[in-house]
Amino acid sequence: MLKALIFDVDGTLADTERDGHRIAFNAAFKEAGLDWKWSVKRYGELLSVTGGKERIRYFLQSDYPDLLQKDDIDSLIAQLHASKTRHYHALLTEGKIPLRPGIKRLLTQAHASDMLLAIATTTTHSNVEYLLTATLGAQSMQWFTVIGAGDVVAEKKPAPDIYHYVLERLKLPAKHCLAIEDSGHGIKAAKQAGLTCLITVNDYTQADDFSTACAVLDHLGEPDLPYQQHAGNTRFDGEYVSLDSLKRCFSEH
Ligand code: XBP
Ligand code: MG
Repeated sequence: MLKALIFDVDGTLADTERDGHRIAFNAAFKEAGLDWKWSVKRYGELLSVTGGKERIRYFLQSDYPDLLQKDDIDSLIAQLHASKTRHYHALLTEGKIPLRPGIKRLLTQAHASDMLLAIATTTTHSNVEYLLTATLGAQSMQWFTVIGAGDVVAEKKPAPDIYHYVLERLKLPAKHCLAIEDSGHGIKAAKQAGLTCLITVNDYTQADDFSTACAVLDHLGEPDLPYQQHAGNTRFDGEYVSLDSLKRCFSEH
């Protein structure tokens, strides 16, 4: 029986990477007087590492390995990431990053029912707060029984730590929960935590390995915007994924 939906954030709730995080990283580099500029293509490559601080370090390892020898490199990375987060918050507050199709509808439906909601994400808690506040209003943070974000766990996705963190606080076994994700890292983390995983893809993740997903869709659909199913044995009735269709397909699988 399905008792909780656990949502990933970046790429799942909203397309935050190409026109959000990436722009914010470049703004932070410029503000620091650095001539680093992550193109759409290069950022897609850097997404192989989750976590913004870890991503900067990965970039330095490949492009500026000498900088990693500096005594204060950790604080430089932390400062760049804090600046990037400020720029990202500004983009969200300006309403530049909308929710993906079906997200507002499904979250609202779940909130009005006895279905528990949770978040399991690699990004920071403040980024979750700014995204939800900008798109659903500040009270929407209370819709989630658990928000597992960023550095609350030692190992980020594809490690399962953040999903274990959320399941422990939901006080639910994995078998009663569904993870909704967008990336190869995300489904690996969810499956290692024993969760069924529904995937909605985006430009950056459509070539990832989703062979263990119950279904792979382009998005959750709206009454006037039918979803397309790319893969997976689970079939949702209708043009969009509703709470009822999720419950039905979950009980069947
Ligand atoms: C995606 C990530 C995050 C973002 C950047 O998280 O890997 O690191 O790319 O956000 P999700 P930060 O698990 O939601 O898909 O700079 O705050 O890490
Ligand atoms: Mg994601």
